Order: sequence, then C-alpha cells, then structure tokens
Amino acid sequence: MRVTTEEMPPGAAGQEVLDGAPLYFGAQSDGSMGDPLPAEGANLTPHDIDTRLKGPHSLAIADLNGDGKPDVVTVAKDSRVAAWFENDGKGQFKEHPISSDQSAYDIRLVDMNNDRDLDLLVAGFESKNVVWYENRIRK
Ligand SMILES: [Ca+2]
Ligand SMILES: [Ca+2]
Repeated sequence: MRVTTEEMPPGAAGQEVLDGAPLYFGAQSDGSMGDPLPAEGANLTPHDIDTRLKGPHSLAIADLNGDGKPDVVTVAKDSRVAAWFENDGKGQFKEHPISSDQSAYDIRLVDMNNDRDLDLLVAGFESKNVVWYENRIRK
C-alpha cells in the first residue's frame, strides 16, 4: 500500500493508490462528493461518500488516523461544514464533523505544530477567517 498526501485545488479531483489500484476522488458543487471526473477510456464506478453536503469545493486526502488507509477531508461552503471521512478500506467512509460553522472554499493538510500529524488549514471565504484545526485523532 502506498499512501500519499495530496492537496488539491478547489473543484478538482485527486488520485490515491491503494493496494496498487488507483482510487479517484472528486467534489462537485451540486452537493455531492465522491463521483470521479469522467476519465475517457477508464472503467470507473462512482461511489458516493456524502450526498448531503452543499457546495463542497475542496478535498484533501491523507491518512489522518494513522491506520494506513487514505481518508478524505472536505469543506462545504453552503453547508458551512468541515468534515473528514474515515476510510474503512472497503469502500465505506464514516463522517467525522470538524466544524459546523466554516464556510470555506479551500483547505490544506499541513503539520502546523510539528507533532508529526497533519492538521487542517482552512481559508474561510464567507467565514472571513483563516483557521487551522489541530489533529487530535490519534491522541
Ligand atoms: Ca486512515
Ligand atoms: Ca500536527
């Protein structure tokens, strides 16, 4: 298994490799998350991770809880939600809310406090803030 940290621009999709097979992640502003972008010639089956979010604009992928499986973090501008989705490694994701008052377009995963885990950095467009959330998942 190879797990990489990948930061993606708003509205983009990302790719991770899990057990040698590529996984594609995407965010759409219509409220759904998880549908991959069309990839010509590829045989991809979409698996929704969350269809309730309104205006998810940014995704980040990293192993936030240290279990070796890539997790997904997003901010949904219109839902005002920041959340991470724990990957069980079998195609299922469990939502973990981070904030219910964060209207943002962009996120980054960075070790802000040098404690060897990735924290969440958010640029809150309508929240009018820049904030980081310390990763305390494994503590
Ligand atoms: Ca994980
Ligand atoms: Ca950290």
